[in-house]
Amino acid sequence: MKDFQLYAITGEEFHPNRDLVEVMEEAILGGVDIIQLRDKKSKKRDVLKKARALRELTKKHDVTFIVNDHIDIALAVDADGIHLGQDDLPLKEARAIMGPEKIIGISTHRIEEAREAEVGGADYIGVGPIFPTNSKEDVVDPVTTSYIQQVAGEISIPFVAIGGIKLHNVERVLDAGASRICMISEIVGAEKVRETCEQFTQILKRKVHLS
Ligand code: 3NM
Repeated sequence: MKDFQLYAITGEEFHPNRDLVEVMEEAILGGVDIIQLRDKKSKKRDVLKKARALRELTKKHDVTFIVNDHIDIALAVDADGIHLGQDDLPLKEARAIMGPEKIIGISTHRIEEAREAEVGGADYIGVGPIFPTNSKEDVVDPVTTSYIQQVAGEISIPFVAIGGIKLHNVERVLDAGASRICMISEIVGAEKVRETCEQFTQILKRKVHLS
């Protein structure tokens, strides 16, 4: 997969008066290089509509597009891939449906899950929640930056840190060994989405050197 550093997940509850595509375009203009549509509440038909709109947007800007949970929607709109949690369809079945080319990302909360995802052929893993977050229901306790250190030391596939990451604490995440970061509320809930992303982009440029 095309590498990435600044990953934004949608969260429409954080921008009730602003259009989804408009907010995500601002994020892209600020440096976001991968977007995930995450919508646990809407009817499938409405999720499909949003997926189509974001597919168009991400194509226009040459940004990777991932759909959370809905493999059928990901395939219907020709998204670049899918993101799955530990309780979703297992990786093996997801790969069989998606084929070898599509990206599959897996959320992990402990090293055993990270190992299993790597062995199973995931393209990347989520590592979190690093800090407390209100953006996800049924979230497990924070795994802290020590989980980042563990994954950085042991896992070879790309990993992205997630959960409660803000401008004020992101350096701790990068110092622990993460080179990719993912956010919902700090990005899409920002008053100035583009400027916020530009700040993250600057910090990543200064602190992370991908090989
Ligand atoms: N997944 P925010 S934490 C969607 O740990 C999600 O797997 C997590 O939102 C995980 O940036 C999380 O607003 C919520 O904290 C991230």
